[in-house]
Amino acid sequence: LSSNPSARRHKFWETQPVGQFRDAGDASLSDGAIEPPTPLSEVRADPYPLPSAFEWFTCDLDDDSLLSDLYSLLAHNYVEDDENMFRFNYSPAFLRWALRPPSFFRSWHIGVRAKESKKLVAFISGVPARIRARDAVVRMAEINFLCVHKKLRSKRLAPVLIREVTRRVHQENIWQAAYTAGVVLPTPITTCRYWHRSLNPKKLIDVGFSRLGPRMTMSRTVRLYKLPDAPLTPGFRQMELRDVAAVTRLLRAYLAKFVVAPDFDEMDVEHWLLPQEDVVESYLVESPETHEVTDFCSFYTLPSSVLNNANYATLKAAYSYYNVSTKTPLQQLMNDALIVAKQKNYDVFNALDVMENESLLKELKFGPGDGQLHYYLYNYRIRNGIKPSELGLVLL
Ligand code: NHW
Repeated sequence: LSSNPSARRHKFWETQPVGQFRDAGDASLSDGAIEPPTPLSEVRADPYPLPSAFEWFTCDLDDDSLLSDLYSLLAHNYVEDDENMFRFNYSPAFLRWALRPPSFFRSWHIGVRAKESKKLVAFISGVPARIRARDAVVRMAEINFLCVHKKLRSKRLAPVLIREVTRRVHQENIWQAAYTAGVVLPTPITTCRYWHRSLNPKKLIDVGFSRLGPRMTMSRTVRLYKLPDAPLTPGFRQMELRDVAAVTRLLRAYLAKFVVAPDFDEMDVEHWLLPQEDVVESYLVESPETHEVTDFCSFYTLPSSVLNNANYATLKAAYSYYNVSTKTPLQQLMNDALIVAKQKNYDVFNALDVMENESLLKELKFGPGDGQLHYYLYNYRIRNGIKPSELGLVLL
């Protein structure tokens, strides 16, 4: 029973307005909201009850010491790989960026702390977004950073956090959400795979992230992954504030091709894509003749702690974010992104098989990872789901 995820019972998720496994193939169900909004006056006014030793606590991320508490909770208790060799290590600057986009709600930065010690023991967050699903642009919450301290696992705290964030999202008259997870829940709209491109193969092998290929030596491996010293495309440069309008135009035209994608305006682009050291990097191609911006690529910085290794404490990883090509072939653009990531000392460049990525991953020497990433929508049905290549959304 348990080896087939769709046969497992989900005591919590079975009560929620999400696609249920038993709905698969039911032709009477249509795309769109699963249940209608309730009148705001009927949204529960009080927070859900917590076990008596704990209290709700809204994390004000302006406050450096609260930001640092959140950082440590996640650095010690957030997502690990299946073999517990690595754990995501989102930086404080990254968390501030991820949690404070245009029109964010402070009340959606939800902590749980011990009443007595005031120690932060659990967290969940949402940020507002407009996401297009087929022809409909829907106001949604993007839910992320769900975390329960290792000592408090398996006590059904996660469903309380999820119910509470749902209540606070409803209070803003928003009824849909998007989220990703490595675990299978009812029911993914699509399932993606991470691909990894070694930039510093020696370190990746030393820390156990990758293995020497069959019949490969270390020096052949280093040669295999060697990259030019500087980007190759004429006019390739970092994005600046003055480029926001041009990048927004490029990105909107490109994302229109996908079935599910964010609906970015200039404010979103300024927030999500303007470079910030060690948080997000964006580059574009400005034609040397016409000065027109024709292509764009970006990645974000998410290091992982290396657990139990004598020589290294962290892996510096770049994650492919949004890329648009109109003149420069996508593969050449991504190759330039690899080159700048190497210049900036990243150890590995990761990308999902979303959008048009699949076509260039093998050519650029990415290898498939073992983890899967499932994408979900809350209270929104997309019958039969979509393919990763139909997805134009990257969540952090
Ligand atoms: S995915 C990263 C999630 N975080 C981690 O993996 C960190 C390490 N793990 C933990 O901290 C990105 C705990 O294991 C967590 C579960 C807290 C994950 N999503 O408390 P119990 C996100 O942040 C269900 C959703 O005993 P626990 C996205 C599980 O299936 N549900 O477990 C977050 C079961 O329900 P079921 C998850 O191990 C999206 C129940 O939780 C889940 O102590 C959230 C067990 O609870 C996951 N990743 O704590 C949904 N992992 O029905 C947002 C487990 O199967 C929905 N569960 O019995 C939208 C809300 C807004 C709507 C607005 C309209």
